[in-house]
Amino acid sequence: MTSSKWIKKTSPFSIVEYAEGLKRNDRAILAKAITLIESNHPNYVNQGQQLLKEILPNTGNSLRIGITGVPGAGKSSFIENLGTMLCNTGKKVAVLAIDPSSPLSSGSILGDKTRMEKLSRHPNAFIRPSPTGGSLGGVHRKTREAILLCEAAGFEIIIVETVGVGQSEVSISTMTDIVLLLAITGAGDDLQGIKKGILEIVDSIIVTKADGENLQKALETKSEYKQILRLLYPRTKGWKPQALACSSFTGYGIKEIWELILQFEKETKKSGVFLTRRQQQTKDWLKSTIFEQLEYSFFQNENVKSVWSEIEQGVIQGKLPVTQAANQLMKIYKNT
Ligand SMILES: Nc1nc2c(ncn2[C@@H]2O[C@H](COP(=O)(O)OP(=O)(O)OP(=O)(O)O)[C@@H](O)[C@H]2O)c(=O)[nH]1
Ligand SMILES: [Mg+2]
Repeated sequence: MTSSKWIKKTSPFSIVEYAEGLKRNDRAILAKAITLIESNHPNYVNQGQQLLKEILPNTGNSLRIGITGVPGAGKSSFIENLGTMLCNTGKKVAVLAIDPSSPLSSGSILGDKTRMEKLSRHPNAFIRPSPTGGSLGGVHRKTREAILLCEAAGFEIIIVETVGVGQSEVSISTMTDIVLLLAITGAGDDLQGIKKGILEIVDSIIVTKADGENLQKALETKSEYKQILRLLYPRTKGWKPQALACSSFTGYGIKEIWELILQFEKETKKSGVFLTRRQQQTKDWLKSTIFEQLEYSFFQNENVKSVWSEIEQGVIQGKLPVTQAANQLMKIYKNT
């Protein structure tokens, strides 16, 4: 941590400069502020946290939309279409992408840039690809903090795109107000086999690519999803998940989806679910941060490290019960 190569590094702007830049919706400053909070460099981490504290009163005023779905489901194209429509009506739209399957690759970045070409050139839009580096936990923190920075910069709609593999739908659900699953046709035969768990953490399902020869099939898949959704426990109390279809090429269904999102916002705000969820998400974030820090502190502890292999061997060889081994390690950790 005290390596000399890090000592001179400081951010190009002061906290006040960042905060003022965000207030006037300066997208270049916003991009730099996100880079600041994404950094793992100790100087930057500190400055990033100071900045977050400064801008916190200006956050929370957006609608946070999570878009998930398998690779190639049409997420970026959908966001391009919906985002451009919203920007054209004067709304400010920020798009953040998380790709948990390849946090270090830049492939998706290029893909997203080209697939959101129109949107990325729109003066009301801001697009930021996947944060890189660090653990999955780190990626979540960075995305959550990037959401706050976008809000402080006046973005009213924040769309988070994530590839739906395994745990990512769950994590997007912990940082957005509404979660939409984008699904493709052809999955029809497998619908019964689809993981119930995934459907239960989404607020609606959108069947994509409903155009040309695929239109009829998309409408059929939509009906099948409708049937299944009726049987499931909804993610959001009081909200009945819908199944819709759209085409990002023809624009079919996009307006209807936006109306559905607005209806969701209106109803959940009225019932109080919107605010309660936001508060719960913040509480959970606090807790998970503590878990991460404790875990890190435990495994970095020199005394723990010095006895780890021995105790581990004892467990493997059946000489020491696991709970007892854990108790011993915890004792060593607590006494240091
Ligand atoms: N026919 C048709 N093709 C579409 C539509 N939307 C997307 N596609 C095509 O589907 C492919 C994947 O689209 P993307 O929008 O990049 O999908 P994605 O879900 O963002 O993909 P990843 O980010 O790689 O997971 C591209 O070749 C698109 O041209 C649509 O509405 N209709
Ligand atoms: Mg994409």
